[in-house]
Amino acid sequence: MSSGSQIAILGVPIDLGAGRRGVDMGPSAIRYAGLSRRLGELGYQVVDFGNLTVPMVETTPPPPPDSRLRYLEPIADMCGRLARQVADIVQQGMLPLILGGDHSLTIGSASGSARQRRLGLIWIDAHADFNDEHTTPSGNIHGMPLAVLTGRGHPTLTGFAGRIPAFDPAHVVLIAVRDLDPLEREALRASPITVFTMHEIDRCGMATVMERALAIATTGTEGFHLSFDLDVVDPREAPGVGTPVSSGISARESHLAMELIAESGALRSLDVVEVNPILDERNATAQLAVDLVLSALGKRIL
Ligand code: B3U
Ligand code: MN
Ligand code: MN
Repeated sequence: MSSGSQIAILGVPIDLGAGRRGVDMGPSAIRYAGLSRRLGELGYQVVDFGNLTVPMVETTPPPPPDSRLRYLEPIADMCGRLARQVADIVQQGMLPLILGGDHSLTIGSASGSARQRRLGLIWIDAHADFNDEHTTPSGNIHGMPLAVLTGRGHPTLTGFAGRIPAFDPAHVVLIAVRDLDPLEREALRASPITVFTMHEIDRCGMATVMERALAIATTGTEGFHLSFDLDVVDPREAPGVGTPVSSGISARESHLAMELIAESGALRSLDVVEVNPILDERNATAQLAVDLVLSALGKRIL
């Protein structure tokens, strides 16, 4: 993407996939932090398509207490509509920028973006989101999207790209993970997905990790989708997230990752998810989300 190109913003105010309320307000908070204006200043043409219509907890029948796929039907419906709209945006030659919302939405956004093309996937998150209905400790679908997109999960969720898996695990990279459930960890170890945990980042540095990650996501693909879960950033710098996990990457490391993504020239679509304004401090996390999007789309200090 270069300046002058068109960016399509789409909000997805969903929190049915999460265990805690609040990330449904993420799209508003990110817009309020000046997203459109700042993208415009960077030289992009911005079209804001508003929010996808999504159901809310208050008007949706509650799942049974022992459900292992909480709110499966409404989430599947939301992902189907989102995938179609994102595929449409891609057809029109615009770059989709999706604002969340809980991470279940990426089942729709990433598979919609990959519908007509072979993409890699870069997933930056404190969690692996690699559970399925058998391994989940919570039943929350926001803990499952990476598994679904690489072909493991409930059939109602896996088929949105028109092919299963939507992403070949050989082109999928998970970055900065530090909180895994026991069975999820086993599944991840058995999977061909490349994982750079916090250990690799501490040891080799973000620049090296991103160089390797970008090679995996771009070799033999037409570019990649980026899914950025704000909970990857240390809660001292990003307190307003759905599921804070201590000892995360710094805002600076996040910017470096985004700047290297921009330099690659291979970013085809992105989502920023799990911003929770209820827990935020003066919209700092939403502000950081905007700053990071700008870095991913080519903003330079000098
Ligand atoms: N792995 C846990 C917790 C979790 C995953 N993603 C988020 N939280 N945001 C689960 O419920 O699957
Ligand atoms: Mn996530
Ligand atoms: Mn997470």
